[in-house]
Amino acid sequence: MSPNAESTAFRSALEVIRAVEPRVADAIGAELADQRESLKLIASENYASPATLLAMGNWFSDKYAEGTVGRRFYAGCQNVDTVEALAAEHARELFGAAHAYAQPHSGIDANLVAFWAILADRVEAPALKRAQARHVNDLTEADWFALRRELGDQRMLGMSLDAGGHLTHGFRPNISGKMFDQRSYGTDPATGLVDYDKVAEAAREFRPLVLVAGYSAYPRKVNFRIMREIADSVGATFMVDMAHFAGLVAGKVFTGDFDPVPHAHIVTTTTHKSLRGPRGGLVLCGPELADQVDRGCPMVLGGPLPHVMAAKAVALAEARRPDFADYAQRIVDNAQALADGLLRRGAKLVTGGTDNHLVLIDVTGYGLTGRQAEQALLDSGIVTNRNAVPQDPNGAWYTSGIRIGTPALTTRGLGTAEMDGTAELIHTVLSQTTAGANPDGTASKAKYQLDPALADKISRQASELLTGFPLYPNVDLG
Ligand code: DSN
Repeated sequence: MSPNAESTAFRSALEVIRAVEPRVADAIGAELADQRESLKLIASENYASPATLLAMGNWFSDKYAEGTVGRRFYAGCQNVDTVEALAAEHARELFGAAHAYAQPHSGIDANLVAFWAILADRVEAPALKRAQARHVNDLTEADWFALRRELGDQRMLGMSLDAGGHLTHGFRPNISGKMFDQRSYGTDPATGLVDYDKVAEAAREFRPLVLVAGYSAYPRKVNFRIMREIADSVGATFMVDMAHFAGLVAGKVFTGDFDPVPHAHIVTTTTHKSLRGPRGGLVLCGPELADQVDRGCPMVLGGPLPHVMAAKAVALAEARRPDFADYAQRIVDNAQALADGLLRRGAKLVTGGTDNHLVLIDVTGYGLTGRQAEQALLDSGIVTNRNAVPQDPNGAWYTSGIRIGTPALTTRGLGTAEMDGTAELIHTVLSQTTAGANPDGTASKAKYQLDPALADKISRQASELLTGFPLYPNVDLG
């Protein structure tokens, strides 16, 4: 590759776009500039490679390809077949899975594919068999009505939202909560850790069809072998949503009991978080669910995005390289250094630390809500997001936590020394911010005071921290 290939590619693309709608070209350039300047600590974000980004901007975007590889509802899908099969092959090899489905457009889509594959396998197939029908279209009106009721009457057990679970694991504001009767398991109030005996007890009482593990704000590992034993003990299908930590599984930081793939019946993920691919989803499973999973489109998914599947194939190929394992280990080393730096300075952390890519600060220790802390950090050039903590007194909107993660900064090359510097900046902002009051004198959950001069100073220090770690060093937009 020529030394200027990446600059040339992106500059040319912007020139072509600018000729049609210059404001879009400007916004794209501004986004790169903003990303380069900010200390990005959002645990679910990353920076995809230039090859991954470029694989998305092409003619695959113009192609309809409902169905799956070799079984399409449209003609002329031979090139889409190539990239979808490549993405699936890389995913199977990378994760050691029997089957991979690369079409989901996002994490929620991947979860919906998994839920409906499980429902089709566990509820619909037996109903068809009982009615001696081959297809749902062959059912009588009465049998179809009964099947629809049965599909809507199934149970799911997942991790509670304030313990770090995800909205798509059966919570009411999400479609999954309207599909399933859901109960959740929390974490031990003293340690903040998953209490497997309590999960087993909840499973025995509730008898779920689906037991879900996976999280978006739990800073520890989960023992998937034990979770599978619990699922088996009640005849539940065991599903793991590894969206947050897929990069750590791919990079072999999570192995044995902590690798979900050998233990779960079905695993879902996004491709853009610690896995560092394009924005999208993926489903992995064994042969028994493979056919149902492959019916994801048109079952619950709209037309596939072949340009994104091309980018998934590129990113998954990157994740199969030996240096990805080094990257994954550095993500965790950095998160632990960040946690240690915060603890040394007196911060209160949920579970007292981390063994994955994220750290959850309980900002009530600083007398703040999550919303106040998030905004004060943003004023200071530090991008994080507020998050509930277990038994959160401030609810899901204001929250009491700040979730920070290291996949993005690790991609830039920052290491444990810079994590200590980052901890210092975060602690300085949070300890110098005070909660504000409403006009009637009551405590506000949103207002706060932070000296603007201090916020400016921290912003400059955050930029200095990034100086030696340019983002997309080979991309010069001129
Ligand atoms: N939005 C993702 C996150 O930030 O964790 C999960 O949906």
